[in-house]
Amino acid sequence: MSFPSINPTKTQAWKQLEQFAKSPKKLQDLFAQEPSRAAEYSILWEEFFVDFSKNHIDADTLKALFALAKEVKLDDARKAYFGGAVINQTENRSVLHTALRASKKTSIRVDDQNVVPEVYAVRQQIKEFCSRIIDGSQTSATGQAFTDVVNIGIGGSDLGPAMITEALGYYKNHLNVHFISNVDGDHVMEVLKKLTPATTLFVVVSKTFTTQETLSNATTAKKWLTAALGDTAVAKHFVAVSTNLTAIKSFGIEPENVFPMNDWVGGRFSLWSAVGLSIALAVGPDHFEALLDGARQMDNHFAQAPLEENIPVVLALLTVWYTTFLGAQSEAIIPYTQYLHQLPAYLQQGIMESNGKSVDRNGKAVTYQTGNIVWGAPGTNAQHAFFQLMHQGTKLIPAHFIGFAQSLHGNKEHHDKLMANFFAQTEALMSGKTEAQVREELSAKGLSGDSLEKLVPFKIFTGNKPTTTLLIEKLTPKTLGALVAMYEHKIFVEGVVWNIFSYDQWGVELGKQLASVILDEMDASSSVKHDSSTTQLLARYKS
Ligand code: G6Q
Repeated sequence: MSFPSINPTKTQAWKQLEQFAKSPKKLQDLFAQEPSRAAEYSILWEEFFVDFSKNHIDADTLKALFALAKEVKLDDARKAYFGGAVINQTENRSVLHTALRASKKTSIRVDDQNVVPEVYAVRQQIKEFCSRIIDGSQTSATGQAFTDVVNIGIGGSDLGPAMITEALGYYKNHLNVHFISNVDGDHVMEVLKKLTPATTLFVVVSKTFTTQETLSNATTAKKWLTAALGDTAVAKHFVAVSTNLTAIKSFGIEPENVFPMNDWVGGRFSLWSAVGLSIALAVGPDHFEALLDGARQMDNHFAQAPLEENIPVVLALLTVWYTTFLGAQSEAIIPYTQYLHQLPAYLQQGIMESNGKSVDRNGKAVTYQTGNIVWGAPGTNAQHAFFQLMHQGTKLIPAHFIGFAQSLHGNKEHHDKLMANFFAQTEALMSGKTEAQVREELSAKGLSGDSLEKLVPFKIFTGNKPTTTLLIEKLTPKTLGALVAMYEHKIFVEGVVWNIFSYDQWGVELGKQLASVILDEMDASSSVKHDSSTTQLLARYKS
């Protein structure tokens, strides 16, 4: 199973796309010329309806994008990804978050061993543990049922569990789940001040168990607990998720309270593993399993659907088109549900840590644009915040609009209003408002002459702003699992086309190294040589 490494700029399709990018067509014209455009540029899959017709593409562009995917051997790459090949070559690892939700019958081999039975053993361990905590049969040091769970982790050991727990708030049980991530001592203290030691369970999540933030927060939480309940309480109140059993032991967590994870799962793709323990505690193991089922369905879709009907492939190729050929710097993610409030932040890590790379898989600097900036916030709130720039600013911002046909609490009146906005915004971004329409509107309001003329330019909307609409039946654990997996595979496809390594994150190392040097200087009289700005700032902090 080879993982291809093809310079995309040398493909035929790349050259074609460069040509097409020179004469972009207006969306309004494309819609006028192609009566069946909406139906042709849509994919219906399970509970997902993806309408990508409001994008700057025509049949030729799309054909060239699919040809590009073929020329960079996406098919071989996909097989290597699912089959457990070492595609994270700079860390010498397989990338197997898909194995965490594979069906029991599958065999996926790492170092000549099928990893699936181990995955199911951990899932069973999660199921049994969560059931005991939820039904109160596993109690605290004082014999009480737990009421609160605190997930201590950062980055991939925090963002996924936090995002999903909030997203599945509707399906939650009585346990209150909290998240501590930042090394900012005020964060840990703000969370702890609301809690009672006797009924609080800590889940320390750290793949390496060496992360400064997580170990500092876990140590502070341990002190808070033992001050109230004594040292022996740790065994009942702390569990850990990690690959580093030695470090967990020296922290004082009992081996039976450890949920293992594997080095073939990257932090930002790990919510499907025991890293998702807080999710399973919050919504119960059955909902957690449904989340995994949804992701598996999307895996199967991505692995099997032809490129033209393959949602992650189409979305990734659109991103490549905008980022690399049309010069877009960013992509907005606008979920029309408050439950997905944290989705943009979660995807920021997934996308920007994975594809924020400037060296190709041959170790050479790339000569084209790669990973884009991802940002966003839920609609309709976002409409009252940054949509002005999307409608009338100077930037090209392709946006994903994610909405649900059904709301969870009923409340049809609200949902109709929400969804009216959802549909209206993509229509407005695409169609805009012409000068003639503005004039007509202003005259109808009684304006004329100079006062009308002065206002006209400010009231025009050029339109032609690209959006992709994901209309999903309902926000359930299953559809959420599929949605997150969809973005995971989109990241993969982009990395393959850009010929970069998506699964390392060396870019986060330098700051960590320098922070450790500076931390050593905090209490010392002597200081290391820094640039004059850093020296000045440190002197001010220490004074
Ligand atoms: C994600 C990254 C990173 C990681 C954190 C936490 O892909 O690897 O965000 O998840 O640095 O690491 P630990 O889980 O090892 O504490």
